[in-house]
Amino acid sequence: MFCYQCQETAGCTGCTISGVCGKKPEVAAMQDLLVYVTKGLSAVSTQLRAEGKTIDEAVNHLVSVNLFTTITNANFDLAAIQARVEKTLACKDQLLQLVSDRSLLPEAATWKGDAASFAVKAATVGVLATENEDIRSLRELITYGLKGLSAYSKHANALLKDDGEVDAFIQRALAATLDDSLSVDDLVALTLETGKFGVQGMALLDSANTGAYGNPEITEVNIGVRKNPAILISGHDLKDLEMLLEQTRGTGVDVYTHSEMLPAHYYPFFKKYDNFAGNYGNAWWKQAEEFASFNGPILMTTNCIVPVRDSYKNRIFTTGAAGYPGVRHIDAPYGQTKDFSEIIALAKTLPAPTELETGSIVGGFAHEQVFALADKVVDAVKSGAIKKFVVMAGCDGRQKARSYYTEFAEKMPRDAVILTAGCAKYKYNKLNLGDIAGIPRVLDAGQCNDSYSLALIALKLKEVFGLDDVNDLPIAYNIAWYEQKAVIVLLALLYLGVRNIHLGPTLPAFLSPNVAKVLIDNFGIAGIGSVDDDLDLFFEDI
Ligand code: FS2
Ligand code: SF4
Repeated sequence: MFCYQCQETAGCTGCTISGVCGKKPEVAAMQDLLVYVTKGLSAVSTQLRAEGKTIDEAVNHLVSVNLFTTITNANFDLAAIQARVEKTLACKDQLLQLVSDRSLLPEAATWKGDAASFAVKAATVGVLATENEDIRSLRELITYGLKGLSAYSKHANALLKDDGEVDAFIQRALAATLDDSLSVDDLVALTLETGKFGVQGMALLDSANTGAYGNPEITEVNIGVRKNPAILISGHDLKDLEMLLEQTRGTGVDVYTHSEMLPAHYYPFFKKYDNFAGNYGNAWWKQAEEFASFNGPILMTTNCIVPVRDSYKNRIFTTGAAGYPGVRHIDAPYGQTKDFSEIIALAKTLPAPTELETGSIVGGFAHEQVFALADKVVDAVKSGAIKKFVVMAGCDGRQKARSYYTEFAEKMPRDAVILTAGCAKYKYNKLNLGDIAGIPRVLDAGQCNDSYSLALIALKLKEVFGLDDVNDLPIAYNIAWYEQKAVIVLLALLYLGVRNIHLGPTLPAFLSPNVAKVLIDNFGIAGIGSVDDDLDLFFEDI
């Protein structure tokens, strides 16, 4: 196997024996094959669009769920991934019959195979199949961005929202990664275009979420526990949460959020559920201990799953793109209600959660809420009470080096404010960093996809202060990444013109030295240093 798509890749170069994440070589191979056949399907659908034919929404959804399935920590279930390969090949074969001109199609578009041939084929189509390291680097950078974009698109689809342009782009760009005639420059341009559609995809999800559930508002979220039996819901899918809350209403079973589901509390819609009890625990990587002490059933709606321990194996469930061998998977056809009664019945037989902590945390600073506070924020900046904002969005992770972010937050000047989104927040959202004139020093916009809100807030401030360039704002970017959704967030920020983003705790292994140089020279991308050096660097002007 060879996989280097996440920040925790072995030795900062690539997982070759088994994944640091727990992904086994046979699962890695089947994921490689799934990406390959999805690219083949995308080449066919892109050719059909070029011939003026319409592509069914079901094909778009298949492509995005396939890519989502291969995101780090989303799906470890070999049989489920193989079933996706088979479904994709069948779909592609049908579409292939409609193509008038097959002369430009790549091999992936016409390849056929059955289960017996999958392992052999998979060994020839992985990351290392592209020999030139710069072309490989750009193809993977684009593919990982598309994986992140597909995840966001899939969440919007769950709320019955689609953007055909985004889907057509995902497929066109996937097909382009098979095209040997494209140069490094062509692929750099496609990378930036991926960022453009990243913005469009995040805007789609933002409007789907806010359309269904209202605009996030300042909310205090309980981090303690009640005495009722309960279900813990993790991941990013708000539609799954809605279905679970509807079905648990009045049953005596509480629902708690975990990790990236925390921001659901900020939406007005979910406040009507009395049994929506609070947030339990921290970021994804602490789940083994936290799921054990939660005592009740756990529903994983997306990544990030870590290898499941026996202590909770019988009470964890997956849905959507998520999967784990031996773990029950609950799903429903597109647009239909999932039946969570089995989880609820199990919850009733289990004890209430063991308390981990008490108190509350505050969040809900997405774009509309911050716009409502704009006068206050602008006054604080003009008076000098707030001298700088630091965008610290992205992911949390296991590596000890990530204590950098906690220390950075603690040592920041008292007149600086953190803008955050994603599970990166758990490194500092319980520190009690105080407030500036009533504005908390950690403003949490929501999930990683709500980095879109942070971009809108920056653009709004640019307008209010009458600036021409978003980089003239007193905003620095110190972003933590782990998996491929952070890649699309990064590409989206680059597309919006944001410069000098610091990315840590390490730069991606999939950036070849030349591709890294392009990002450094053109966009000022940098890694992180020591906390003290970076504080000097970020705050040298205040
Ligand atoms: Fe955190 Fe994991 Fe949000 Fe990432 S929960 S690293 O999926 O997408 O961020
Ligand atoms: Fe390794 Fe990350 Fe790939 Fe898992 S997802 S195999 S940890 S690079």
